[in-house]
Amino acid sequence: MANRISNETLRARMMSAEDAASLIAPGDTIGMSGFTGSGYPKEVPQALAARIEAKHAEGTPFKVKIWSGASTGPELDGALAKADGIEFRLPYNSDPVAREKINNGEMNYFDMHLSQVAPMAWEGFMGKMDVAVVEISGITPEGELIPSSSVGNNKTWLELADKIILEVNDWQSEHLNGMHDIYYGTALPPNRVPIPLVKSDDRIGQPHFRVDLSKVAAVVRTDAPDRNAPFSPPDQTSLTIASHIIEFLEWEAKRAGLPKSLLPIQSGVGNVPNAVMAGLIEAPFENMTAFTEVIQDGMLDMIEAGTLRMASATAFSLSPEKAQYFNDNAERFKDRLLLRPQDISNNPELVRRLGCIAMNGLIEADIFGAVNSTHIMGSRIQNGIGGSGDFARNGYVSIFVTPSTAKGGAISAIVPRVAHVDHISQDVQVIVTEQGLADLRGLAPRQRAELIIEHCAHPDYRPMLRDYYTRALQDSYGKHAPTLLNEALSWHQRFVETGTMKL
Ligand code: 0RQ
Repeated sequence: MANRISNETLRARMMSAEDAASLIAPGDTIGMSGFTGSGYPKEVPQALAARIEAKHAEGTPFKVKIWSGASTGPELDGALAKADGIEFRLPYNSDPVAREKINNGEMNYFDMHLSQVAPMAWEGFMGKMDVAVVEISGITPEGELIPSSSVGNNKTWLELADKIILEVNDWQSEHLNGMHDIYYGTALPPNRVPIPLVKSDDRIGQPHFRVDLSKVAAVVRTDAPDRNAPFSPPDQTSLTIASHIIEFLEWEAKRAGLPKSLLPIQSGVGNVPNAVMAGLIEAPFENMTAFTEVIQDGMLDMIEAGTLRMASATAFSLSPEKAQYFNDNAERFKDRLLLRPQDISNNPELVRRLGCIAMNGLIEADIFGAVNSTHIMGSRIQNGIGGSGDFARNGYVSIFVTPSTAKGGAISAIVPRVAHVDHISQDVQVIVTEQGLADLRGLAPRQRAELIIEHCAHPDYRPMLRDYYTRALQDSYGKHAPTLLNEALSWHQRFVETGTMKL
């Protein structure tokens, strides 16, 4: 283990998680590593939560502000939220305890585009960063840091924080060394220059983080796994959605004369994207690349099957079995995977240049194609917008997927009007449910409505949507995007009052 910390100066700063956590003060803004449950610090946040609980028991207030890459794990967001220790959190959360606090109005949460977190932190309007707590997989003799299973905003946190606490995690594969590309050419306007990346596999930076050694206050050794979400084999709904997407991509490749390697794919996390990856293995594409946010199980399978040449992302998001498999076989993936800072993996300039095929999940879409990715019944946050906006607005084509109903059929995913908007209709080009696919490109609102109702809505809700839309065509104030203002959100209100959107 000692050779993971090859730098003498930093080896001398090793201490326990409890001692390291005692360096954090009430009110501090902490930059935590971590993205979709990988590469987050595991020991210091738990020690901090214990300290906060002890202070609360004495009647002393103690809360901190947490900035991260995206979601982390129960040892971080879960433990700190449970301790009532988070005053403010950004930019993406999927922890159930933290979600509950946010939805009860007990915790402030800034849900933002993931590509924008680092630039906004540099701009400084959110205040200064007191401490960075960053998981790494090792320290070089020169004192550079070998990143872990996610890069996220770590480069930025290391630069901005006054004080740095490092967690060196032995559980992470040593073969991660060399899989990262940390770009140091970013600057704020008016000094911003083009990012010199023109292919998914271009290396434009260096493999390690630079760090000002004088800021490193503590080095903590850990040996704990990432929070890897269990993987359930794709259900029939996911498989059907995936088959519609594959059929569309094959058709689109022919129609537009796209190469055999298609265009770089971006895919959200979950069962549907994994089913799409499985489908792509059988599809007539070869030498594909991914320019995406997270590397899921399906992408490793595609690499092994030879369909995917390489994947560029900012983090892993694997099942426990696949994470173990990766750790055992990491060397084989060395030239096939590249992890970058999230302001590069999700950068709109790059997504637009490369022409990514963006595939993301949604909570609900309306008949004109606006998408709600975040707020149930318009007010309860589920996770956050994540990187969906970075890719949806800028990709070659933006595909959104969902089962046509939720909560056992009590909710229609296709509604007259979304109760919260994350993606305006201009950023939503294809909607897919198990019922079918609606290619909305180039269509006016009324044409979109016909397609979405007939191709995507569940048969239980299709007659209700037809009835609403027919009356809207008749009675709407304007006929460009026919809407019945007093009825457009009535389906949501009915659910809140009765537990179902059905009449
Ligand atoms: O809730 O677990 O309590 O049953 O939402 O829904 O169907 O399991 O689908 O896991 O793919 O998540 C949009 C949330 C879909 C996700 C969303 C309820 C449903 C369930 C989850 P339960 P499913 P998924 C890459 C890109 C935004 C970020 C993004 C997401 C839970 O894809 O967070 O795209 N996207 N990032 O029951 C009420 C509805 C509902 C609903 C679903 N209409 N009404 N509840 N649910 N639809 C990743 C990153 O950015 C990091």
